[in-house]
Amino acid sequence: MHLIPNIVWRYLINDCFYVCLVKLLTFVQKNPPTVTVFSQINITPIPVLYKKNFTKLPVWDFEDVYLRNNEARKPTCPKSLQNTEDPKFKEAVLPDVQLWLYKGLLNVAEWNRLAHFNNPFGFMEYKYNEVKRAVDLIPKPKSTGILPVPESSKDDCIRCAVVGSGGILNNSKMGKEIDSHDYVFRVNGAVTQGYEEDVGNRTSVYVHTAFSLYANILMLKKYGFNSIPQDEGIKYVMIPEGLRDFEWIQGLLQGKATNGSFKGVRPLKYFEGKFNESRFYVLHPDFLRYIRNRFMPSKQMQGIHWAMYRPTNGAFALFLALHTCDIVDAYGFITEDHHKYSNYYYETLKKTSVIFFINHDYGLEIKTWKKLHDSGIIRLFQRH
Ligand SMILES: *[C@@H]1O[C@H](CO)[C@@H](O)[C@H](O)[C@H]1NC(C)=O
Ligand SMILES: *[C@@H]1O[C@H](CO)[C@@H](O)[C@H](O)[C@H]1NC(C)=O
Ligand SMILES: *[C@@H]1O[C@H](CO)[C@@H](O)[C@H](O)[C@H]1NC(C)=O
Ligand SMILES: *[C@@H]1O[C@H](CO)[C@@H](O)[C@H](O)[C@H]1NC(C)=O
Ligand SMILES: CC(=O)N[C@H]1CO[C@H](CO)[C@@H](O)[C@@H]1O
Repeated sequence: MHLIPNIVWRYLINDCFYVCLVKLLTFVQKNPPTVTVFSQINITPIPVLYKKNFTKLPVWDFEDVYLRNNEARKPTCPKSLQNTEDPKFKEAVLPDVQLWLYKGLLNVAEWNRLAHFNNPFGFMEYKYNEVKRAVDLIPKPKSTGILPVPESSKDDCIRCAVVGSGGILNNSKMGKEIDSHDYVFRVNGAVTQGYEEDVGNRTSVYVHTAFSLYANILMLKKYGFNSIPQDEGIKYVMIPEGLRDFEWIQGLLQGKATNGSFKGVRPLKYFEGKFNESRFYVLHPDFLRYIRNRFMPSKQMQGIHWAMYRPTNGAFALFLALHTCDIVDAYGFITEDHHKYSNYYYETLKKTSVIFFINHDYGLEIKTWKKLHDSGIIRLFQRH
């Protein structure tokens, strides 16, 4: 929590008024508070806004304003994303954007801002108390950078691999290379057992939603996905894609069965006794909206199905890596020649084609990964 420092208030009260007010506003603008300054004012939640009342994405004048974290990591790695020479990327990126949602970050004033945006970019159509109950259980991360610079690093750089589940990894023999990174991010059905040669076996950060945990364990058993990654010290990062994720969080952090969409399910069971709150993180809706607005705005947002569109879990994981690592290599992400491969790398026997779900824009993802690769921001695994 960052409020206006006392010294600024004292200065304001003692010495001047108008001039200092301008100075104060400039200060706030340059050092955006992680929590809105006006949170003490007694206000009530705004009336609920409904997606179906909008025929395309509504754009508010605070659409492109995001919480910032003044304790964000300041990388000293010369090759860090913050030192990129790509002018467009440099202009779009906010190295101090707030990554995490946790207790203390949701009050009525914040709610009234975020209730203008559809999920997972905000809380449109939800009820304040339903979300607040869950958010207030999420512990504040001990440090803002979730991944420390490795002690063995000679250049202060954090090197990460982000592994998607694309069929391009079948018979790729990339396992050793992936595992040689300081940290390995995986998402969704992150099967490694039996596929180590192609995808490696380490997982440092596992990115998921309530649905992806629930569905992948059910559906991918036949491919050897019996449990989610359990590496020592692993960080579990949740994308709160809908209300059901907040219900899930409540069950998880209270050690109970969930109510609502996954009624009766005990989220803790997926962690097989190894769950540790201090390694559990929930992405902030502002971070997700920032990714959509600045890096992956889809034409779908202008149509009647605007509220369905969101980047894939893999896309959010890749951008999370770009904001927590210095050097990012992406494997198993969709490429132009995806028709040559199966949908997923674990489908080694029968070739399946990529299923294009309406809630994602795969054409845009293909272009985005290629562009990031061509401008040297990530290294994208491709085959020729
Ligand atoms: C991954 O494989 C290596 C080499 O076979 C092994 O030493 C290591 O323990 C494995 N790590 C995990 C997390 O399974
Ligand atoms: C679910 O509802 C029951 C009955 O109202 C309640 O006792 C339980 O605490 C709820 N579980 C969670 C995770 O909120
Ligand atoms: C949870 O993880 C933290 C940080 O890694 C550690 O300090 C703590 O001892 C762990 N708690 C349990 C119960 O394992
Ligand atoms: C996976 O790779 C192997 C070896 O190249 C190949 O025989 C197989 O057909 C591939 N599987 C699919 C589903 O593409
Ligand atoms: C202004 C307007 O059309 N409001 C409608 C939005 O959607 C809700 C829920 O369906 C309706 O009750 C409102 O009348």
